[in-house]
Amino acid sequence: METSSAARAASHPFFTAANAVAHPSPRTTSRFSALRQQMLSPALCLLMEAHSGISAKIVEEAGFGGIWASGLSISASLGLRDSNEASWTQVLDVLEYMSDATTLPILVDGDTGYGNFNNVRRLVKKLCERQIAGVCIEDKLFPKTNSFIGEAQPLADVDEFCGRIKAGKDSQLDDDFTLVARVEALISGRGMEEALRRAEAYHAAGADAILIHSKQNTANEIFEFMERWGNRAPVVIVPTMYYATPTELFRQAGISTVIWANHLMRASIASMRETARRIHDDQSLVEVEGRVASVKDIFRLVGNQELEDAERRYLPDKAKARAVVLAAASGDLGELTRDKPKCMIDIRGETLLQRLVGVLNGSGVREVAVVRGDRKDAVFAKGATMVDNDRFAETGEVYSLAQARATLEGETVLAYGDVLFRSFILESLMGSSADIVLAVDARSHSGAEKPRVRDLVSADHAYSGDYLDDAHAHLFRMDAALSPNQTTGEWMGLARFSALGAQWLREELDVLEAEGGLETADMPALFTRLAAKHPVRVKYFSGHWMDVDTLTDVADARNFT
Ligand code: SPV
Ligand code: MG
Repeated sequence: METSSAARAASHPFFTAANAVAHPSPRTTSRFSALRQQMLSPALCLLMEAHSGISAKIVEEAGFGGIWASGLSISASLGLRDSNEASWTQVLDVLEYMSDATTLPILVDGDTGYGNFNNVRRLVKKLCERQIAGVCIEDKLFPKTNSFIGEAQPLADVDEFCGRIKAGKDSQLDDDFTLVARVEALISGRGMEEALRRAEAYHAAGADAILIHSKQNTANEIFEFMERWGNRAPVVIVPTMYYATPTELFRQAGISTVIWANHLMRASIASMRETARRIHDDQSLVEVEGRVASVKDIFRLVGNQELEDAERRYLPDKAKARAVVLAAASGDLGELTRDKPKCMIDIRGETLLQRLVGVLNGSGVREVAVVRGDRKDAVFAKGATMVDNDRFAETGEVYSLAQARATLEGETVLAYGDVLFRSFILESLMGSSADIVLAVDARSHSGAEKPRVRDLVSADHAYSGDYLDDAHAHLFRMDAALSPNQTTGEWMGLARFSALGAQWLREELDVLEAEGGLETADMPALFTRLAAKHPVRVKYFSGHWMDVDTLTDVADARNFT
């Protein structure tokens, strides 16, 4: 990196815009050469501070070409002082998250190198292994103190520090790794002559660039240094204290790289403090909701979409299962259903329907179609698409199901919109080898006082409760009119069809339609018809579900976590 910036500017064929910024390198370039190219470019290289995986992503998203992994900010993010309280391997762990989170080159603040030449050797090797493009080491003593604390901090012996630089350069695993030597002479009050003497020594020892640090509130001593340095090597600055100096003047002075050193950490402290205070004082989230990043934004930043794509590629078919939720009927729960259907009543801050969709999604069912009818504009759920049965008033639930015919392809779950069940019940159906399987409560017929008894089940095998009884039960009939001694349970309003089962279901809907019975058929009639032609497995459970038919059910549902 031995080029004067004036010469760099003059000789660079692409250097035309007055406010040019070094561009991120194409992805084919290694991160080592990307940083080196940016620092050598006649355009000004701007490095933005980050201290974590997420802040690194935010830097990349903002359009920066490189990251400054600040020692101050990384320590602060761990709740520690900038005094080498975090061990160097703990810093390395943070860097690994940052490096994984972005494609940008990272220049890490290596403090003093964490010891003598030997510590620098190991540090540089480990940084290269993690694709960290460069390190900056400062001519102070371990353990370091932040440059803005106190006066006249002791400096390292020049020859000893040159040894650290040589050891670092000799240990790099990539020719394009960048080692920046940071001169603290101005900060510690040793004057310009000492700063220049040290810069020259560090340059001669092999440093790729010199960081000249200043804590004055103007850039005068930086510009004086630039004049006298004469561009013997690229110069890096950190204008935290002389922040008001126009960036254009840094360009004109021939500075290679500007580090915006700690502003994401400071921004997050201000924002977190304001948010925490507001929630504490209000005991509510209402005021902050619009001011904080959305949960969706978090998902986007951390790349949830990529995981969904990968799941489609790598997970077995289970992840591709779809569901149809029948929620067209109104249901009467008095005041609670005055302006919305039953599936939209609130159960502890979430609608009944949303809870159901959540359980389905949680079991790998990603595509959920909700058939709505009554007051359809009031029916919605995150993560579900809506299908309309506009003839809900004169048709039954099988007609509603037929409106979602397009969803009945491949493995399909079918659920009533007013049921709650524990996820293990759904998972047990999903794990079944049967082509059609119904979740049936073996208790419900036995005297429980329930208004809805329509979905009574008669199977060839009753639930025995016997551990050794593993015989499969199959449906004969589903009907409200079954007598107690015919009844073996109650359907919970939850069924699963394999791809073949879904095909049988579509065929049966077609037959019903051809016979003119589609409009009026109910689910018990449909299952009874299916059971006459195909095996319809009955899987017994005992409780752990509920349907919401009465106000007492609503109260119970609120305790059903
Ligand atoms: C850091 O960001 O940790 C730095 C820059 O070293 S400064 O805090 O200005 O010293
Ligand atoms: Mg630092």
